[in-house]
Amino acid sequence: MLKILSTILVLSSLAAFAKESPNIIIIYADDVGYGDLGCYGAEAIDTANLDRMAAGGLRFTSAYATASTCTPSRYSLLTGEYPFRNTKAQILPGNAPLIIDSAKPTIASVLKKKGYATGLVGKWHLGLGEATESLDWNKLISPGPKELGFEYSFHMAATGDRVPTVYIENGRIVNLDPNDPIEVSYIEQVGNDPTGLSHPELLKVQADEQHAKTIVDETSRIGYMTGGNNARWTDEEMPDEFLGKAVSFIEENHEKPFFLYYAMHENHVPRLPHPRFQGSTSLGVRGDAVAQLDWSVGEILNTLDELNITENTLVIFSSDNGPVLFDGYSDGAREMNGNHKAAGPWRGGKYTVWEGGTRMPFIAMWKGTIEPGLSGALISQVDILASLAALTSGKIPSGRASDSQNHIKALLGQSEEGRDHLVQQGINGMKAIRKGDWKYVPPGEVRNRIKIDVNVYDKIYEPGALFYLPEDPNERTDLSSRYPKIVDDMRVLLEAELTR
Ligand code: NG6
Ligand code: CA
Repeated sequence: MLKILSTILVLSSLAAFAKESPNIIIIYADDVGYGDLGCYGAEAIDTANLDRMAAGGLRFTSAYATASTCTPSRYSLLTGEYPFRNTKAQILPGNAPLIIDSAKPTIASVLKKKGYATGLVGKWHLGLGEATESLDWNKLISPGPKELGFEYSFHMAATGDRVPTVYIENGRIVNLDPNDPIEVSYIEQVGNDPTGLSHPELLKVQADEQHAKTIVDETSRIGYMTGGNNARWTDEEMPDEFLGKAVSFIEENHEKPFFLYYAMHENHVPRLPHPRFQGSTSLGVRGDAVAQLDWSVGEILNTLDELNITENTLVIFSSDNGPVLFDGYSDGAREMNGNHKAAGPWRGGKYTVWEGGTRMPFIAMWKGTIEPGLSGALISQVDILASLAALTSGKIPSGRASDSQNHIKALLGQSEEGRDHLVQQGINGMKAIRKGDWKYVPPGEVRNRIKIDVNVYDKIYEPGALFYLPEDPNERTDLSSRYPKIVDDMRVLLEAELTR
């Protein structure tokens, strides 16, 4: 009897430990829109694995990235701060210095202090080293993920379409031959590698002028590089490279609590899916890339099942910004889109302050703890830091992560209550605010749609535009003249957030 009792005690304290220190995986997709997943209404892409995750977890309908581009959203996710608090949190070149002060807490550093093994695999795009242009890529690259709390890292510097097109593992370029050093510049050509401008005949996909610099793997990029030929990646193999590292990290650390930030490349440009996914959808490479992403997510979930840690692991899936069809490469995404609504019912997409720019697919799964269902709670990715700190009793020094609110109850489906309001950021300093069911877009030029041309702007006049989202998800009916008081309140609230 005593033995049974003590076994029960041990088991229940283990369970309590697991509830406080679950493994945590954040799967962060790139440029994947609200409407790209089957569980959010997509019909042209089979996302069976993400749908399985949603069926076993909580699917959010009002979850947001803080911005409709990458660097700012990632900045917020990791630091718990709106990106407009840091003027450097803008889409960065591939050789930008690290924009996060290492004294700031991040999800990784907070969890590391709680004994978590912490890892980053995939896209970084938050800068590396201390100075633009002069960084020596052939030495230990620092500061970077490690200084922000990631004990292990395997990542690209910025984006798939930016040099350097190499993987960096724990601060060192992988497979770098010291006799073939790497040099990178965003100002002028270095070395004499062919560029998209000089050698368009070498390209798999034609690109706009911005993407017509150094050619790597028959694809021209933004920026110039030379050397490092052994270290250059092959685009089509990237998903397997990242997945392999993510799975190894999980396998190696599954006996202690771990945190994995798995920042996937799909479906950012250049979209060059592995041959086994080419043609798997009717949407061309953009759809195929999402199918590939879904497959990788399935492999992560299978790994958890095989290691028998699914009930002990909180998995969050989301994306950094809304969708874009044409983003520099003539890859057919626009022409083959058909009726697919990548942003779901929302207006706009990447770069915009319309809902499609920042309202994200967001799924939280923790078998046995999160009850499967749907949540309309208003939450932002900026809240993940404070919420995870609350879950794990992690410490955030006072005055830090000041925009991050603890919504762990909403995240775990124990409450429908989320934020009161949140700020949405587009490019060129554009902002908007959502409060409750209302959305306010201040006067000015607002980038419009994703489909035709990235340079289509709408002009919003004084006193700004007001939308009632439950009846007007597509933000078409401006109600500002009918509800001047709401406009005033929201304008003041936005101003207060921006200057806080
Ligand atoms: C833009 C690029 C775009 C993409 C984006 C970053 C041009 C004309 N466009 O500047 O192709 O790379 O930056 O995307 O250069 S993000 O998802 O990482 O924010
Ligand atoms: Ca992105």
